[in-house]
Amino acid sequence: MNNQHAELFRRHKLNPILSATDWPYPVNSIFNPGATLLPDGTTLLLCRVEDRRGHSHLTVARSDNGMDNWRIESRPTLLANPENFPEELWGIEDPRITYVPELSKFAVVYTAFSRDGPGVSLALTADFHSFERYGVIMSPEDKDAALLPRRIDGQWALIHRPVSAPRAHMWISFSPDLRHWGNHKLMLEARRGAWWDANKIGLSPPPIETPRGWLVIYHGVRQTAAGSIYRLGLALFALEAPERCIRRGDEWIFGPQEVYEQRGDVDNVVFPCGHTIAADGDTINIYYGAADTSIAMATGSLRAILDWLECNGEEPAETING
Ligand code: BMA
Repeated sequence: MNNQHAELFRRHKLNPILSATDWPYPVNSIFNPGATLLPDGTTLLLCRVEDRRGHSHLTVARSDNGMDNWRIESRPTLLANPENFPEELWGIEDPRITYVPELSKFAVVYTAFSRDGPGVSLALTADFHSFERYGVIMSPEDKDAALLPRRIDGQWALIHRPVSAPRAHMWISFSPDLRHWGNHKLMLEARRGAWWDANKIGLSPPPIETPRGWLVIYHGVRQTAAGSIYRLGLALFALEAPERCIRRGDEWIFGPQEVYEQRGDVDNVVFPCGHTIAADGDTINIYYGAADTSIAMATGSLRAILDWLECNGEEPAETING
């Protein structure tokens, strides 16, 4: 008998791979990075950097193998710009990067921390040096957003997480031009009661297009007497109707387990905002914030993840949530 649960993601032995002590300028913490592969194979992380006022900005780190020898930019790459974008008053956080072939640009969707809470902002870039800011595309309170890499039925699609307290679910919205958003649809609901993903869920890294559907890694937030626990689960959505969930796993597949995930500025958090997929089309690296303090990496196989969902997932029914 084997009483071990399936290990879909294997932590890197050098974890945490980046932390404040690596930074070329004084900071409090480094976490929740967006990630992408550049055409030459370099891994680029757009790291959330919290300064020693508590405000966040974004800074690029590059590595040839996505694991070590990170080259970190000597100054912030993207700073809040509250003079022109007042919604960025208290910083910018948690970027998700999507390469958009139709535009030959990367879409960076990030959280703008406004006086009225977090909202979703968009910037486009070709080179991670100059950014074309679109400002807020989803007003507060909303976060955990990413753009799909292609249009669906002629419309751009954005996954995001508005809050309707006390619960928060994943929604998807559509736009003809990346500026005007509508046709809002509920995509995945937080469960209730004792579930690991009760009451509050959100997209983690951007969705991954696979032949079987859009693979979504999402986080669930369990409230306990000792605080929140952030863990990851899996769901699959129809390729041409991404609001329709085909399968959802019941169990979390990754959670705080190592000391660097369990202890930090915010205990018990694993929070990936990015992934890269290797040239084999199967190996996936997720890059995650550990306890809101450092950046760690874990590796899995898309085929194994999809097979797990096939065996362990179900099409969600109202009764499951009940
Ligand atoms: C979420 C986000 C993340 C953060 C997490 C744990 O709501 O704000 O940026 O990592 O909480 O603090």
